[in-house]
Amino acid sequence: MVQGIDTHYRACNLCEAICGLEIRTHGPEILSIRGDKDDPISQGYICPKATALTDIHNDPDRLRRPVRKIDGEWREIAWDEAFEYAAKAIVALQEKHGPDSVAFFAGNPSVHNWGNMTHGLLLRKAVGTRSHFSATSLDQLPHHLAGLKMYGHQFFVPIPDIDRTQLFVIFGGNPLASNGSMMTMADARGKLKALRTRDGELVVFDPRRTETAAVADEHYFVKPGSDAYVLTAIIHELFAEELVRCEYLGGVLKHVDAVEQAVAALTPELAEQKSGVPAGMIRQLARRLSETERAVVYGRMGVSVQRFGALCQWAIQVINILIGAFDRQGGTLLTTPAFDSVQKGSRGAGSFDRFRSRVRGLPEHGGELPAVTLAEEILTEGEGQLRGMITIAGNPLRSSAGSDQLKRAFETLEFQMAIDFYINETTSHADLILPPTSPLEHDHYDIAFFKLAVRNSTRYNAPVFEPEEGALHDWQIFNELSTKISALKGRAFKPLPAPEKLLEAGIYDGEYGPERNPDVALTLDAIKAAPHGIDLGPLQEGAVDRLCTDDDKIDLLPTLYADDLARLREDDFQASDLLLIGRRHVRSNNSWFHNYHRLVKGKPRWQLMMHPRDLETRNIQDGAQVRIESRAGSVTTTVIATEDIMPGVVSLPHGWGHDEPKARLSIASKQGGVNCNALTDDQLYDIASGNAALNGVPVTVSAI
Ligand SMILES: Nc1nc2c(c(=O)[nH]1)N[C@H]1C(S)=C(S)[C@@H](COP(=O)(O)OP(=O)(O)OC[C@H]3O[C@@H](n4cnc5c(=O)[nH]c(N)nc54)[C@H](O)[C@@H]3O)O[C@H]1N2
Ligand SMILES: Nc1nc2c(c(=O)[nH]1)N[C@H]1C(S)=C(S)[C@@H](COP(=O)(O)OP(=O)(O)OC[C@H]3O[C@@H](n4cnc5c(=O)[nH]c(N)nc54)[C@H](O)[C@@H]3O)O[C@H]1N2
Ligand code: SF4
Ligand SMILES: [Mo]
Repeated sequence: MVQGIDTHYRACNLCEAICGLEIRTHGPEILSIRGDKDDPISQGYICPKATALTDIHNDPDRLRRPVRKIDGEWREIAWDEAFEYAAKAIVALQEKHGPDSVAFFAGNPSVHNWGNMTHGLLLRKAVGTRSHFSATSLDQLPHHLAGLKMYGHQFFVPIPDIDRTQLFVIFGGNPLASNGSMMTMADARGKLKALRTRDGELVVFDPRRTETAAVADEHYFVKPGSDAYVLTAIIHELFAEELVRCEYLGGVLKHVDAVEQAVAALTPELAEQKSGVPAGMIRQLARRLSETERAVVYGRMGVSVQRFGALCQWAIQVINILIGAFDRQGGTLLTTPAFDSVQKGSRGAGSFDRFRSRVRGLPEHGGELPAVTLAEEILTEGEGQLRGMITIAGNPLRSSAGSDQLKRAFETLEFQMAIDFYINETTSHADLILPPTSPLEHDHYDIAFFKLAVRNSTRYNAPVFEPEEGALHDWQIFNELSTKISALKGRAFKPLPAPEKLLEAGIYDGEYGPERNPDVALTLDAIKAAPHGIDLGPLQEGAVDRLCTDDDKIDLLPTLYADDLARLREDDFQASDLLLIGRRHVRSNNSWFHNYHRLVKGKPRWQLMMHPRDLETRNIQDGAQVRIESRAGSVTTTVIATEDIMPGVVSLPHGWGHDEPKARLSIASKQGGVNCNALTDDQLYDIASGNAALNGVPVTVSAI
C-alpha cells in the first residue's frame, strides 16, 4: 500500500451497462480507473469511456460556478444571485403568460444521476407547469407504452435472460457499440460469446452489418422502418403453422384470437416486399423461435425510434408471449430490484393520452409531451405558447428531431436556463446555467438500471471526492431553486432530504427488506458495507403474479395497437431516394463525449456511411465531400464507402457538430462531425406513440 493512495469502488454512470470501477486516487488526483473484478454484474469489464470520468472531472471547460449571460458574454455569478435571478424570471414569465408557458426538457443523464430521479419532480411541482419534454420520446417511449398498455405499468419491461437463452434475436440494437440498452448487461461481447459457446444462436436484423451483426450467426438487412412487417409476419406464421406455445399462461391472456385476426393479412410475402427479408426466412425463424426451448426476441433504438416504434415493441412482446418466452428462464423476465420494484400499486405506473399537445394534438405520456412537438409549441402563437425553457442534462439542439427549426425556436424564447455543467449547443443559448457537481463528487445508486438489468444486484457508492467548495449537487440545486420559486409564489415548500435518506427507506420497505424478506433483511447499511455491490442472483420467474392491470390479465391487443395495425396495413410510405439511419460508437456517447482527447483521437468516426453502388450511381468518390438534404435541413460532410450498409441506406451518428460560437467545448469544437439531427424531421414520427422517427429519414446525397 503506497502512502496516501486511496482505492474507491464506484459504478460508472456513463451508460446503461453500469460497470463497477476501481478508482485509485492520490489527494485530488486520479491515478487509475480499472474494472472492478469483484463487481457482481460487470466482473472487471469496462469500455474505453470509463477513463473519461477522469477527463470530465478535470476538464477546464466544465463549469464549476453558475454563469449568466450578460451583454452576450458569460459571467460567473454567486449561487444566491443565480437562484434569485432564475426564480424571478420563471415566476415573472408564468405571471405574464400562464403557468404552462415554461417548459422542461430532461436529457439522458437525468436517469444516470440518481439525485435527478429523486428530486427532479420537486422542481417540476414548484414550477407547476404542464409542459414537460424529455429524451424518452426520442428513445424508449414505445417500451413504456407496451408495458403500460399490456401489463399495466410503464416500467413493466421484461428483460431478455441473456445468460440462459439459446436463441437471441436482435432487431435494431447494437450492444457491441452501445453496451446494451433497456437491458443492462456489461460486457456484451463476452455475453454473446458465451451464448455461442453453449451452442446458442444470435440473429440480427439491421440495415447495417454492425459490430454485433459481425459476431452473429445470421444477419439480415432490413429496410429502415419496415420491421413491423417482419415482426407481425412472424406472429402471422406462429398462428398459421400452429406454433403458438402460450398454454402455460392459461387464463392470463386476453385477445389472443383478436391478434390472429389482426395479423391475418400481414403475411411473410408482404413483409418480404416491404423489408427485403426473404419470406422463407421469416417462416423458418418463426418455427425456430417456437421450437427452441429458450428463445427470445429483443428490439432497441432501430425499432423504437422509427415510424412504427410502438407497433414494433408491441409485436416483440406478443412474439415472446406466443413462443412461450415470457416470464420463463432463457426468455424474458422481470427484474426484482432492491429499490422501487414494479408491482401492482407501485408508484409511477404511467399514463398515456390524458391530454394532448396544443398545436398538433399529440398524446401525453407519463405527464410529458413528445419532443417532436417542442419547436412548434414555442413557435406557434396563441394561448399556451411556450416562452421559457429549463433544460436539465440535455442537449436537444443536437439530440432532437429537426434541430435547426428547434434552434430558431429557442432563439425566440424570453428566458432559457439550464442545469448542466457544459456550455454546449443548447445551453449556449441560455441566459443562465447552473452547474452541478462532477460525477465523482456525488454518491451514486442506479435507480433506473437495476430495474433493467439482466441479473439482480444492488450497490451504493460513496463519492470519490468531496465536492469543490461551494459546489452543489443536482438535487441540492432542485431543492434550492424550488424553495426560491415557492417563496415567490407564496407557497409552502419543504425541501426533500438527501437521496440517500430516500434510498434507505426504500430499501427497507423493498423486495429484500426486513419486513418483506426477513431471510435477507437487506438494509442500506448492509449495502454500504459491501463496496463491490451485492449479487441478488439471476432474474426470477413470477412476472405473472406482478401484473399491474386492473383485471390481473395481459391484454395482447390493446385498442391502440389494433388501430395502428390498420395504419401498417395501409401504409404506402415510399422513400424517394435514400433512407438515413443513426449509429453509435463505443468511444462516443450521445452529444457530450467529444471534449475528451483520448476518446476522439485517431481516425474520424463521424462520416456518412454509404454503399459503393449508391456512390457510383451518383458519381461520388469515396472520401468526397457530400451534401445531404432532407425536408428539414441539410449538412455537408465526408462520405465513406462501405459494403456493410444496405444499398439505399446511409448512416450518420448523432451528437456531433460542435459549431455553436457561444459554446465552450475546446476539444469538441475542433472535431469534424456534423449535426445529423439537422436532417431528422419533427414531422416524421410514430403516430401511435408520438415518439420521434430518427431512423429511416428520407434524404438525398449529392457530390459538391
Ligand atoms: N439522430 C439521432 N438522434 C438521437 C439519437 C439517435 O440515435 N439518433 N438518440 C436519442 C437518444 S436514445 C437519446 S437518450 C438522446 C440523448 O440526448 P440528450 O438527452 O440531449 O443527452 P446528451 O446529448 O447526452 O446531453 C447530455 C447533457 O447532460 C449533461 N450532463 C451530464 N451529466 C450530467 C449530470 O449529472 N447532471 C446534469 N445536470 N447534467 C449532466 C452534459 O453536460 C450534456 O450537456 O439523443 C437522442 N437523439
Ligand atoms: N457508446 C455508446 N453507448 C451508448 C450510447 C452512445 O451514444 N454511445 N447511447 C446510449 C443510449 S442513450 C441508448 S438509447 C442506447 C441505444 O442502444 P442501441 O439501440 O443498442 O444502439 P444503436 O447503436 O443506436 O443501435 C440501433 C441499431 O439499429 C439499427 N437501425 C436503424 N434503423 C433501423 C430499422 O429501421 N430497423 C432495424 N432493425 N434496425 C435499425 C442501426 O443500424 C443500429 O445498429 O445506447 C446507449 N449506449
Ligand atoms: S460500458 Fe463503458 S461507459 Fe458504459 S458503464 Fe461500462 S465502462 Fe461505463
Ligand atoms: Mo437513449
